[in-house]
Amino acid sequence: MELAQRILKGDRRAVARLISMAENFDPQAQDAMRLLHPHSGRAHIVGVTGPPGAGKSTLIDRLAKSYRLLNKKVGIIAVDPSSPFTGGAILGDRIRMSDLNTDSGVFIRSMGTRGHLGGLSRAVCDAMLILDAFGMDIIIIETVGAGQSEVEIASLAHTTILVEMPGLGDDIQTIKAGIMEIGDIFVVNKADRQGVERTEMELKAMLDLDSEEKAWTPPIMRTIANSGEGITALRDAIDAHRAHLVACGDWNLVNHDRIRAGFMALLRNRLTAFITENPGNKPIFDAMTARIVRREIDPYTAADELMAKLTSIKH
Ligand SMILES: Nc1nc2c(ncn2[C@@H]2O[C@H](COP(=O)(O)OP(=O)(O)OP(=O)(O)O)[C@@H](O)[C@H]2O)c(=O)[nH]1
Ligand SMILES: [Mg+2]
Repeated sequence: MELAQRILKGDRRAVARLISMAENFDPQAQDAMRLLHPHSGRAHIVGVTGPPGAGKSTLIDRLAKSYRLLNKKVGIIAVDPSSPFTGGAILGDRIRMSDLNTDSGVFIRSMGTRGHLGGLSRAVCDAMLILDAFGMDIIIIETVGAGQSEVEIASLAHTTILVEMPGLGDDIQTIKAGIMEIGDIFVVNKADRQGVERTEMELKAMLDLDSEEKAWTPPIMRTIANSGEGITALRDAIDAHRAHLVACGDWNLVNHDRIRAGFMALLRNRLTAFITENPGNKPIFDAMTARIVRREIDPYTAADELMAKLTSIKH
């Protein structure tokens, strides 16, 4: 049976296989992706990001269990952009080791860059689509840190949760102004530790800086992930955010933006490959690179010249 058919019939191994194929740029993945696409578009995509060790994985593990109590199916993607060697294996371990792994209503996957710089968003996008078509109601994506890739991956989610923890320093270094904007829900995890109020106040102060009138006020929630405290409230907040998006019509808008971000990630990949690998263009690209190395031309002028050459090709 076709891979796509097997996935639609609930075959987990087929899901794992297709995600690997997509991750490795296997051209054969495209046929399956095309067949699955019409079956996607149902899942609520939730991004969870924050500094290393904030308790994101523990939180996701608890959240997933909480959704399972409601009989919702949960897909989990743990992304580790900084680790091309492990393929994100370490990041996902805490979830993978949990008893969720034996639950047929849960699918857990780790993803790393695997050396494909810039291809991560596209691969995550494909994995989301696959899990969506597989029938997962909620898809949770874990990313660590506060860099460009988190912001990019957050743009693939409907709801983004920023996780903080008390006592990380004098102020919230880890969540920078640029990344605050992407948060729909803020969580102060490890609320069993000292300094929760302070972290909450700092978050609130940073949120208040943004004077723009918004239809959704991001809540700041407390959790103790390893004991499960605050998880139901967090789940309710996630559901409330979805309901809000649907009610005000932003669900379609967010979907448009998500799909656009995913499409752009794919195009960026294709375009880069077209310029650097396509047999017609590769020699031009290589020659240009050599000229930059010899200091005959600077990279900016080279990029201009290359673009001019490529766009003048008649189709
Ligand atoms: N005291 C306390 N410890 C917690 C809490 N939540 C998680 N931890 C612990 O914090 C450590 C890190 O938890 P993880 O869930 O792996 O954190 P993470 O944010 O996923 O970490 P990375 O993926 O490595 O960035 C583990 O030892 C957890 O048991 C909490 O609410 N309170
Ligand atoms: Mg983790």
